[in-house]
Amino acid sequence: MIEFDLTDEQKLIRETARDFTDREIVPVARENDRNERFDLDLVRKLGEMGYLGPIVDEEYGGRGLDYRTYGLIVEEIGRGDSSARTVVSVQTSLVCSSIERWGSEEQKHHWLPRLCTGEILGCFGLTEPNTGSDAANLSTRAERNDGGWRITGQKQWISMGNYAKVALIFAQTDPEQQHRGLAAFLVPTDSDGFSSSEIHGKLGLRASDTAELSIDGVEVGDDALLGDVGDGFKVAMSALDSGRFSVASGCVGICQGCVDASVAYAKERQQFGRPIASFQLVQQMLADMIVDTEAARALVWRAGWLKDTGQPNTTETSIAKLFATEAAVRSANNAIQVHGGSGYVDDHPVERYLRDARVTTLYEGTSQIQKLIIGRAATGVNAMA
Ligand code: COS
Repeated sequence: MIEFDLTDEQKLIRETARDFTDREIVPVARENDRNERFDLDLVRKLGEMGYLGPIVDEEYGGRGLDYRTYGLIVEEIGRGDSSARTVVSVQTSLVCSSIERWGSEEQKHHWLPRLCTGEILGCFGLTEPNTGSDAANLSTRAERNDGGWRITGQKQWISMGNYAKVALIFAQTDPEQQHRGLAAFLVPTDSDGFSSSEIHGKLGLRASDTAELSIDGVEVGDDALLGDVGDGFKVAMSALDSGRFSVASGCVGICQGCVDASVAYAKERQQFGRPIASFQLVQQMLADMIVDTEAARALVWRAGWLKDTGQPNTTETSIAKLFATEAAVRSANNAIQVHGGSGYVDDHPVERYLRDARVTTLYEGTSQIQKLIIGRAATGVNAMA
């Protein structure tokens, strides 16, 4: 049975994350967005709070929290600013959780403590210019050389790629083996042949760093291999099981932020001699947002509970990710409608919510990919084969 009651500890952690968000994130979100500023000072504070690897075991510098509690933190940060939330999601779910699950003891002790404190950042190099949804079909190559590997390829849309000290790079070792030939490597970004460039002009997530990576004959030792040769696709998919949960949690935060801003505005804004909250059509938009928020949160909590109790959860995570991301886009759009002209400029957070929510139905698997995963689970038929 799913338990919806939060423990006292979870309530405290949520309150702390809420206060942190209101004190440290909300006041700087607009300026960071306007200036496309990746806020390293905020990253440092996120690390100090233990938000950059909270699900990692304490032995490796994390907080050993469960997924439900992690989701509460991510929701609060997502309410404040999705760019900050992206740092938490990528660092925790895509990078740290992959190293913790697939790494050797040496790799875990080498990388995790510094990642969890935010002393260094990591990035997740799966997507390529010609490989998005069809992740198994990537063209970055890893070839054996004396005592190690030589990696060559391009990666695209990589969050934190210009700041990361370690990049989790997925590469093909044997194209004939298709997804079973993939391998994951922990590549120090100061390696010879590794370079990155910034991507600008994004609709949203403007305070998030986004990079194109060029990996030109980068040489790494066998000790850079995460898991075995051939495990790469599973490393990527298990990372996305965690990453999609994190994105979904952040989108619950966007939904909640839309409700909070819109209810406050509707009670204050007067038209026709009364608050617009008194109009039925405005209440309808508020009700739609509230239902979306509550439903998204329930799906996210269910996915977290399945993870915490060790049950299969890939489909349920896709359901949560699909619903929460689409709900965030709908809610932000509704929130702008409630705010009228005021919602179209950045005095209120709602236009940023819409711009930031929009990418969440694209990255970590598009809504269409989530539907195909759900459809395959229901029918047993793989529409992607
Ligand atoms: N955890 C661990 N292993 C998994 C897994 C998971 N969640 N999901 C699948 N696998 C394993 C399977 O068990 C299978 O193993 P075997 O080779 O031993 O049979 C293997 O991976 C292949 O699984 P599957 O048949 O599901 O792979 P598909 O090629 O059908 O996967 C989708 C297709 C679309 C699901 C996958 O490519 C995908 O998620 N694409 C979207 C990529 C994405 O999100 N990109 C964004 C990157 S971050 S911005």
